[in-house]
Amino acid sequence: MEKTFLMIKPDGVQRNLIGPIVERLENKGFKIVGAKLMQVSEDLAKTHYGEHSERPFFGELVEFITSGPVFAMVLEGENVIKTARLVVGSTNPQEAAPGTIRGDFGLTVGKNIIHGSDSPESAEREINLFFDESEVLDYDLSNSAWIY
Ligand code: RTP
Ligand code: MG
Repeated sequence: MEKTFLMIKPDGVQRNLIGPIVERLENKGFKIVGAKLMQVSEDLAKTHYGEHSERPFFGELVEFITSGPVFAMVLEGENVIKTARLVVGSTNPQEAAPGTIRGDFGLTVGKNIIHGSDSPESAEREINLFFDESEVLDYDLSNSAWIY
């Protein structure tokens, strides 16, 4: 089954939005196979957002993502990479549709609540960056037979 990496950013954690966000992800039907509250180091932030290293907002992005704890997750489900990005919503919360996480909880592009991997390659890279193999669990949900 496909896996993706999601991370509630420091603004989401500070605003006590872990619960409401995780509730949406579970309600959608995704299965949580890894989750932890963690402090992102400067090195990890720079590696994770390496594709943006030449962009003018890179410094702010690294500063923000290391400014407080994040809630990192690995989710599993059918077509989960693409579907989770739809649930997350557009990068700029001012353009994100109501009903999406960014559309409902965010207001500025620099503090947009949550990250989601954007491709199978990113998902694999980011899961391995943030999680040890032993932290990603293989288990059955009692309802997985009829959801998936
Ligand atoms: P993310 O990687 O965090 O899930 O966000 P994304 O794919 O929707 O957007 P991406 O293009 O990868 O941008 C990464 C993060 O950089 C910040 N950003 N700021 N000031 C700006 O114009 C600007 N553009 C992007 C956002 O916080 C975005 O999530
Ligand atoms: Mg991105």
